[in-house]
Amino acid sequence: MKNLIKIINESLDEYMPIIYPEEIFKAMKYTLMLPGKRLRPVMCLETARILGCDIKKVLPSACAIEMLHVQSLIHDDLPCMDNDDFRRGKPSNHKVFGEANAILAGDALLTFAPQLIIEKSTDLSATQIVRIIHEFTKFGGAYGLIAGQVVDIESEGGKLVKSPEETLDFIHLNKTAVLFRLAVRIGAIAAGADDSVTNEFDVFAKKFGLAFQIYDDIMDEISSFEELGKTTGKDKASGKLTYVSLYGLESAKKKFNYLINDCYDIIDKYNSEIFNEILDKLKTRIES
Ligand code: GRG
Repeated sequence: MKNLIKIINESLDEYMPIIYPEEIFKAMKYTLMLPGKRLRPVMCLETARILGCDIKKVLPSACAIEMLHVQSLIHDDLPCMDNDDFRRGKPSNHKVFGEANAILAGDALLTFAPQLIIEKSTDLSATQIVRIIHEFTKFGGAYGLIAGQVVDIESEGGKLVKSPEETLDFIHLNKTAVLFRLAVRIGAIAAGADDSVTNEFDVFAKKFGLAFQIYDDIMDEISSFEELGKTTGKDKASGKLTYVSLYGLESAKKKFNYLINDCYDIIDKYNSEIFNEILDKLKTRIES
């Protein structure tokens, strides 16, 4: 895993130039190069690898997914959204570059990412690139990430169209699981996997995404700024709808365990050290 993270960090650094007008490229690169866990690009590369594809082929797409993720973090931290002053252990993008440049940096990352896929995926076929761009734009837009964020904001204002349980799952299938789905699906497309294999990884990523969000909610409650690199305890203080507030800490842990055990079962036949390492890390932290 460390080796993959090193490759991803070096590639992100190489792909993102600092050119005129420097302020926007600096703002884009600032949050991008802070030490995130790189889970989404790692999962993209590892899916491609276990399905028989050279990871070099999918590296531009894996980095593009991290750019999309970072864009969502920059915008999520803005005062008009979650209003967070810290991200990845450092001041949020708008705290360093101002609100206007943080909005523009997010927008620029969102458009830079597909540009990167098209320009750098020289070892993929045109059909594969079109399929990847299709999934990227669909999952990153109003059919995915934005839908999750909108319902999240609505629910904070007390507007629930569905039950709290359905609303919470809708929010996190779209806000969180969607980028893990995108990561494994792009890995599978690059490897030329058939639909049944792609769907198997998709089911894995949906379950992983929900488990990851429950983990995130539990950590917000029991962890510290030093461990997470972002403000903690905000969800509880603001009365936000979370897996912990809806089910309670113990039931949230049980739900996490069901989902993570399903993930182990789905991925078992691939003998992937990396997927097992990711699952083990989350499970161990929840059990400690
Ligand atoms: C796509 C235009 C457009 C807008 C996005 C702001 C927004 C709409 C969506 C918010 C999505 C969001 C911030 C979801 C939270 C998901 C989550 C648990 C993030 C934390 O992921 P980690 O822990 O973070 O992997 P690191 O920093 O390690 O990468």
